[in-house]
Amino acid sequence: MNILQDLEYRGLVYQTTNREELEKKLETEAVTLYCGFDPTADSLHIGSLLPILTLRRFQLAGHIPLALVGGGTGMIGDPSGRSTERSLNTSDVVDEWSQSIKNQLSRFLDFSESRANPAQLVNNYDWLGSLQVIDFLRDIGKNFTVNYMLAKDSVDSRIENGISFTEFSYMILQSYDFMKLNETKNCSLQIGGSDQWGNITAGLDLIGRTTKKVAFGLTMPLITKSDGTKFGKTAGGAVWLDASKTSPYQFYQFWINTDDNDVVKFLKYFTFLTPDEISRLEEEVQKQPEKREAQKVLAAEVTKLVHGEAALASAINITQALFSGNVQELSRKELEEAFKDVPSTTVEDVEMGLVDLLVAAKAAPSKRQARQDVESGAVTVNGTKVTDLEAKVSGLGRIGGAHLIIRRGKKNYFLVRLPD
Ligand code: 629
Repeated sequence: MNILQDLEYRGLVYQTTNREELEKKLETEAVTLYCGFDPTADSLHIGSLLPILTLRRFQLAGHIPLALVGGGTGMIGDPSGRSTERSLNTSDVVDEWSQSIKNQLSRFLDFSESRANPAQLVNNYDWLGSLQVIDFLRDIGKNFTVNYMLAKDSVDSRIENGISFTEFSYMILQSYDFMKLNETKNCSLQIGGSDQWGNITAGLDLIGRTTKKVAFGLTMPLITKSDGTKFGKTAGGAVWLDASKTSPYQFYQFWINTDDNDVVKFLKYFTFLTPDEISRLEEEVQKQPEKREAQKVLAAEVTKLVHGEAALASAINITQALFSGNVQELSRKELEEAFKDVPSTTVEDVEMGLVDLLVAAKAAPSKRQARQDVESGAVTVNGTKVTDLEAKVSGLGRIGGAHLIIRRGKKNYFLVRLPD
């Protein structure tokens, strides 16, 4: 399988320009390609992971990936796929976010000069930031008719509710990037999500009008889920690539919770497993769905890619401890990570009794219910079942120095912080 066939096998190709010619080019030379990421937050999220991993797939196939940070375009705001105008961020904020995103991108590609096709990071502020308005309107703007721009989906869909001239102009900047990279780095392919098709083809049109060199575009599908809910969103919000925003444990859990109907698709999208390995997992989903092997492999592979081996080991450790109830084996750091999303309370009075503790920790709605739960053996503290209604906080032991972990039933955890 060549790279294009591999991408097609994975369901990663939504649209391409001139597929046959692109395939020929990819088979005969090392092609320089790029994908852009605007700093619209301080971290990338899993939506950006698909194009990042696709850049990596191209690099593994011998091509040269450029990851572009939109330090310039991030000051303007892409209207593509959005129904409302964005609010502008200050240049200090955009600078800071550009830096974080640059650091994240650099983890997924190989920049070592010793290889034949090292990746590169570029920031479009480097050429957009110094553009002069007169030159811009004369040299670049003259290649676009307003009619052409109005016909683009990103603009057309906004006409009714209004779009600023700022966002309207965005496609010209992205087109200019492609032309610039085509000229200076011989970049002849731009990839992106399907929302980027309009901007990518605008760039191709600009290249066609100016340098006349051949260039291509390729988009990936929007990621959908079988239940119709939005991919990448959890109750806690977006799933970020930054470990301080979405902990490796939360990240691992997100993938573990993938539906049987989606897991094979996501294995194709987000892992580097071979078709054979994926087929085997597909069979497992059919034969023994209760084992969730495909989900475990998916979660392990993606967590390893994004957070590394050690963080994956820790995420698995936390998962197992919570499942078995053996929470006492967790380190303090793991404990904090594991219980980030769990209801937590601070209790100052170490002489408090168990029943009051359960109510304070919101592990029981009333004292009566708390007593009943204890008597029926549904309550464990720090991994040990407690049945003594008279037990006091001070007698329950501690985990990680200052915590109690209450579990009610199989899955309901509550964290109590005690005085140090
Ligand atoms: C200058 C900026 C360029 C080329 C691209 C860009 C960014 C582009 C954009 N992309 C989205 C983003 O930054 O807005 N105009 O959040 C996002 N992208 C990844 C995928 C995407 C897309 O980073 O292309 O489709 C999400 O999957 O929405 O010269």
